[in-house]
Amino acid sequence: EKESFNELQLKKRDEIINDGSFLGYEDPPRMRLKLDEDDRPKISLWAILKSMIGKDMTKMTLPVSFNECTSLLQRVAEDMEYTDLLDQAALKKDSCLRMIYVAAFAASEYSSTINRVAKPFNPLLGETYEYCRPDKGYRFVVEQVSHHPPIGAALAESARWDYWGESAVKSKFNGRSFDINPLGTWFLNIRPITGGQELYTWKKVTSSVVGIITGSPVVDNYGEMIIRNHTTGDVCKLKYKQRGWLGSSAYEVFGTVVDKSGKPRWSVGGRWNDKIFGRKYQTDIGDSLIMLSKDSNSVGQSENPLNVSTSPSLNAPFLVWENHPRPSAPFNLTPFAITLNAIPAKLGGWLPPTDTRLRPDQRAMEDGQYDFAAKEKNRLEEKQRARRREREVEGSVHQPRWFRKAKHAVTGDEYWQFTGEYWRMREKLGRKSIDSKK
Ligand code: CLR
Repeated sequence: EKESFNELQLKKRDEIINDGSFLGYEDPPRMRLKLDEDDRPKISLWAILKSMIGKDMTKMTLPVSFNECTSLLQRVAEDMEYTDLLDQAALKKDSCLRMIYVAAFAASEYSSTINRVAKPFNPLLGETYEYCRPDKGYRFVVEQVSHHPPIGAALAESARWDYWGESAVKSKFNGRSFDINPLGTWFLNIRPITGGQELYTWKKVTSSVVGIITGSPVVDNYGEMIIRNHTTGDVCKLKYKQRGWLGSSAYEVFGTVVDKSGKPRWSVGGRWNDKIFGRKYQTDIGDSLIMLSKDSNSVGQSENPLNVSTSPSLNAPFLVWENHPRPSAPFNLTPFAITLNAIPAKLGGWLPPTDTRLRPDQRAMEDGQYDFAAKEKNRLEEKQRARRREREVEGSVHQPRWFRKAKHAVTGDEYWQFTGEYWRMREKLGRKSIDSKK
């Protein structure tokens, strides 16, 4: 079943391969960093932040030991960890059931925030980051298209789906918590096995660092996410509960999939740091799905959720998503995040000079050379400021290289449209650079 593609899906798969997108990604992703453990000096967050009440992240100068060795562009790429859910969605024949997998994907993006109370590097204007997984069949590219405010435009493509949007956040330290409000709309185009295409959109919920004053900071994610299937009219309202007193209701997420006629069809819920379940909607259960999933051993995995009604365990919950294990790692990176900044020997020649992997400050951070990281970060940011002053003198405006602003024909939202050039240019210049070294 996993290998079956319809015509539309095959067309997309061929396009990705014919662009040479996977060139350089022949070796398996890396499994570990050079360091076994990061030994950043432990400084109290509160001691540093108490003088910054009311400020947003772009106006804070924090010591580099508050950074992690990733950039915000790579944090966007971290959304790709559970794209298997999108492949599974495309294999389902019922659009409301597809929605469950889409909702689980949207929630899975938060699993990586556990124990990651650190500031990612701010991308430089024009910086890009690409990430391909031939084993999973997708390619991903993101470009920093604006510096003030910081905006990244991203697009991921695979045979069965495309996922794109802008990563732009408003952040503020209000004295108690550090709140991050995402602004942009995210778009998902699924090519279901049954044919045609389906457009979904949603906005991300609020991320917040809490527990700063008490010295045990954690990341919480909360708010309501409305996922719309614009093609069929199905909607899923997904509620992320705010972490309560002493951590009660932490990580809980629950939603209902409602079809075009307004009829609730499926429940979906669980915890975004652990597991998410689906279940046929029953009028009387509501939030109890979360209760069920808390005691996760009591719920089995149903191979064929569409057939639950014919089995004795009528309407039993089925597992939709499970978080990957999190062995201890420098900066508390997930195993997936560890793969992101690697430059395998074969990839080197194909990377454009703007790729995040080539930033010396982030590399130094990854290798535990914090003083050098700070020095290099400063140097790059000074260079960026000088370039900005030059543009002011010239009266010129920075133009994004691989994306342009457009208005979406269906939703009317503004979005960053991919020009399609990146992968073809990468192949052309990559071949040149590799030939010149022969
Ligand atoms: C959450 C998952 C989303 C994309 C996204 C955007 C902004 C990220 C956020 C994620 C996680 C938390 C985050 C935030 C920017 C800053 C904030 C990394 C990845 C950190 C925790 C703030 C640290 C503040 C300090 C003062 C140390 O799909």
